Amino acid sequence: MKTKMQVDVITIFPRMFEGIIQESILKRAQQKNIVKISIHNLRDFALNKHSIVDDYSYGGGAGMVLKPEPIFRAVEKIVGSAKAKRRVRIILLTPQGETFDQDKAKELSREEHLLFICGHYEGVDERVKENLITDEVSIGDYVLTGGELPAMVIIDSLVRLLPGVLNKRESFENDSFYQGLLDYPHYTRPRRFRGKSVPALLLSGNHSRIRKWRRQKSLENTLKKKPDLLEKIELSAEDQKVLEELRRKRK
Ligand code: 6GU
Repeated sequence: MKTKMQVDVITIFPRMFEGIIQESILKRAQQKNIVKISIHNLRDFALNKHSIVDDYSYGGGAGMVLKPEPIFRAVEKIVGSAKAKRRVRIILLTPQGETFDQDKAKELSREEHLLFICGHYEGVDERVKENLITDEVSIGDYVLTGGELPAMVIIDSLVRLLPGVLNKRESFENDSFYQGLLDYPHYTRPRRFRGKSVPALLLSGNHSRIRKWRRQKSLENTLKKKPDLLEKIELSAEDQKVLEELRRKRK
């Protein structure tokens, strides 16, 4: 079977990726040839014998900048001809990027070829951004030591969306966020644990009432914890009624 998605990563810390891509669902997705993940050491593309990939910032000031030549050479080796380049999303991980979210995960999961460049220090030479990069992405408003953890976070979140990666039991249709709402509460055995019982309705076998209860709880959770999500999705008349009731009770 042909591999559906190619993911390349350019990093100065290739070993950071070893555990993550060789375990769990990322491992299984690669074994099934749904995705191929290749990690490239930026230092292998340095032109000097000391494998130096950073340098001082022109104009002065503290902080080092990733040099353009090794990054251009790495990208050209991975992507090949300029014609192919048009079909590759080249994503720079930087705290200055757009904030990654589930919509971006869905968007990127539809691509055939992604190339992640892990930023470091003060960043990369601007000519890399102007000539190679198609997307600049951050995973939130806090500062990490480099783009490696963000690359892993993003790869994990999109590989699990690829068709055939998750089995039915793990399916993402019910994920928090997937349908724009937070998840409903889950319970498993035992029925009674330290005096606390599972809601009786869930044991009733009445599937339409269970579906309704879960939808209500999703709405309730979302209203309580992330009300901004409610502005972004289409709600049915029934949903609206549930929300009105919840808002009324809270007053
Ligand atoms: Cl992509 N990089 C760094 N260095 N810090 C971050 C980030 C990225 N996203 C959030 N914080």
